[in-house]
Amino acid sequence: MDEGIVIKAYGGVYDVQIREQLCHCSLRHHIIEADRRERAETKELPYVDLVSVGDRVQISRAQSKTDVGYIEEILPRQTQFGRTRVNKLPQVIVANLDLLLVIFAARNPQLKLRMLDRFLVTAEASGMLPVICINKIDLVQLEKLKAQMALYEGIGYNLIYTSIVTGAGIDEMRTVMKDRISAIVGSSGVGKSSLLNEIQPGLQLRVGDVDERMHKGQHTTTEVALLPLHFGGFVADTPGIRTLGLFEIDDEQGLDIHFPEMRPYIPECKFAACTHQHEPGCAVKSAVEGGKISELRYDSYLRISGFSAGRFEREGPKKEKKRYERRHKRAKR
Ligand SMILES: Nc1nc2c(ncn2[C@@H]2O[C@H](COP(=O)(O)OP(=O)(O)O)[C@@H](O)[C@H]2O)c(=O)[nH]1
Ligand SMILES: [Mg+2]
Ligand SMILES: [Zn+2]
Repeated sequence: MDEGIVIKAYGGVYDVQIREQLCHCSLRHHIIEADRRERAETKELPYVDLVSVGDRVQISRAQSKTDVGYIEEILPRQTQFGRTRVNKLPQVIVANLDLLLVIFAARNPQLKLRMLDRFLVTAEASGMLPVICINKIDLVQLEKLKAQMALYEGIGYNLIYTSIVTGAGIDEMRTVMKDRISAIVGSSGVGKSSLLNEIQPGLQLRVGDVDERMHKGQHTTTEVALLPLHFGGFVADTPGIRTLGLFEIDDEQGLDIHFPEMRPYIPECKFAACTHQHEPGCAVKSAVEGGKISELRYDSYLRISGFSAGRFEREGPKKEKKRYERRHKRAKR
């Protein structure tokens, strides 16, 4: 048996990358049967597809051909990125994403720190390691930029400063992407395509707003592929990844834990279910007032939680409100 990664899925056939080799695999019937039995016992809803792009699998090869085989086992997932379908069946779009490359331009277009905070929360909430990449550093004074970003460095986030004009940071990008499955987010024009072509010439990723608009109505979010990197690892080619947004934030855990700098203060709040808004004895608010937590970040926290007049994703405020009410009920007891 060989272990590989599913890089593409279409109509019951899965392309499995095993080192340098690609093997076209179908699913062994016993996997389908085992899943059906398990769901019947646990009453859990089945996934739309048992195997997703990004899944690590054990395969056996056909006797006659080495590029044809069978998926014998699906290994446990580290992360899953997906959505709930209209018919309520959950669908995993990409499994095992480990790195979220959050790309901004130092200027042109302007750096948007609020948007950065959203992406960071998304990464934290879905168990992906975020790496902040600030591109086009040839257009600004690096020292000033670094001073502006010191806040994020201080929290412990990994920052890479890049330019396709000077070649700065490209090797660093390769180093963080090596042997990982990366996803890329960032607005149109920040230089995603340019950067990827520097990292690996010829890598034609469909990322960004333009591509998403072009593909609308074609179910492109399900049309996922992993592109192998020659230095090891994969990049997820997922046009709809930006629109997936914050869907995976764990309701019970709350938003606060996805702000790493808040974590040490959360247990110090007077109320266990503190939302850090207006409650007395809130250690997070004290830390903001004492300058230990940045006001900008705290403001992002408020906006994302939907309490202030933030522009939250569609279902956001309602869901957050429910959590808020539930937490308060708990606090009163
Ligand atoms: N000055 C400068 N321009 C860049 C850099 N990276 C990309 N660009 C330019 O920014 C524009 C948008 O780049 P593109 O890769 O298409 O951005 P995408 O929409 O994020 O894929 C293009 O005109 C690029 O030539 C950079 O590091 N420095
Ligand atoms: Mg592009
Ligand atoms: Zn609090």
